[in-house]
Amino acid sequence: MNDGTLYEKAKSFLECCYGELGKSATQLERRLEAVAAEIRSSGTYQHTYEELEHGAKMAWRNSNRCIGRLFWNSLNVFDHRGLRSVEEIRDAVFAHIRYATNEGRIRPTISVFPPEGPDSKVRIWNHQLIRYAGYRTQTGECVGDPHSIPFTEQCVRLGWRGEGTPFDVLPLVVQVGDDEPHWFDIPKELVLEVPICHPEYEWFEDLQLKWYAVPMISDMVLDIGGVRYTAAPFNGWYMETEIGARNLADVNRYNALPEVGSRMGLNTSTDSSLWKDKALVELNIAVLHSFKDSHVSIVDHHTASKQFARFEQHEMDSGRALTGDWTWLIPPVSPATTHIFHKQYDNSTVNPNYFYQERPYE
Ligand code: HEM
Ligand code: NRG
Repeated sequence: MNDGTLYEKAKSFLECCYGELGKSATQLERRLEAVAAEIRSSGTYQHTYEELEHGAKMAWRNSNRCIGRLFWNSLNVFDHRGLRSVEEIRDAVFAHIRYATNEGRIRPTISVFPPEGPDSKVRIWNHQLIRYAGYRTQTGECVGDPHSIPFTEQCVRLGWRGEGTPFDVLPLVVQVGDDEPHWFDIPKELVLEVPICHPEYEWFEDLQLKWYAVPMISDMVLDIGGVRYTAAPFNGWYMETEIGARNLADVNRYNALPEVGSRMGLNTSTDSSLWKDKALVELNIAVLHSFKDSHVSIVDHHTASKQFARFEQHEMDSGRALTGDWTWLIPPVSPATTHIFHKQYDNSTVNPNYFYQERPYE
């Protein structure tokens, strides 16, 4: 075996996968022989659709930082391994956005593009398929999402121009091989957004805050049994704290707490009034209320924690060891009100999984 490590990875994936799919020992044996031969002759191996689908689900199940894993088995998996051109990939990504958004009834979905090979690589440069641009102004301030500044600069370098509002949707940037990446504006009709208002504070809408409906991570690599899918955007729905306690609240993001606090009439001149805490809770209430009002799927952190407890029980019942990253699983609002805070989790990495990968720029 000239690539023992790849075969070893394939073997442990296939043993686990075929066991879970209820395949016979003979089916596993035959498949392992075929994979060994394929690796000997070509240096790699191709997953069947079944292996790809179940592997992507296992990778979600193994994502230690994800609180949403109860639903791992209902992931929708689109096989786009046959696509070669940036235009075909663009169209498949647009189809993903449309399918996943589903007019607000969000469907957990992954689109899998060709895996990394010795002389080929597909990359989506975006961190998420839909994300707001960030611009550094003359005076050193920032318009839009500061997190997006480096990527926005790349888009501008490639010839894209944003309008300069705080919520410009960035273009889709796709690269195949060593060619220059291509950018494409995302059609407006594909981008579902939620204006943020509050169930009691009528002035809240004056803040003109909004967020997009669907988080679609597009910069991670899906590794299934040693095969690396470097372009495999996936999505579920938001937990409200991601938007209300981080994206809109962090000082180095949209930094909305001072405005919310002062509109609430709080004493923002001293930390000890706990004005940030009060403003944070109302901002999270507003996010939940607005998504519900717009009929867009969202989960609050208490419900998500209870769903995660069911996931823990289900994994136990299935005889699988649970892994998790406590530092990411606890919600950033009232963490100690959830059971997660009061437990320990084993943060070992299990394959298949989603991993960070090198940025294609910088
Ligand atoms: C992380 C919730 C679906 C894979 C997270 C985080 C939350 C979350 C709250 C932490 C994010 C942060 O603090 O920035 C959910 C919910 C889902 C869902 C409510 C609804 C169905 C999915 C799906 C996948 C996935 C479908 C993959 C197929 C991940 C991964 C991370 C993560 C890989 C870690 C991201 C990183 O390290 O930056 N999820 N998730 N999740 N989730 Fe989920
Ligand atoms: N915190 C990020 C998104 C990270 C992933 N969260 C999910 N994933 N809910 C943000 O944009 O706020 N998902 O696949 O649903």
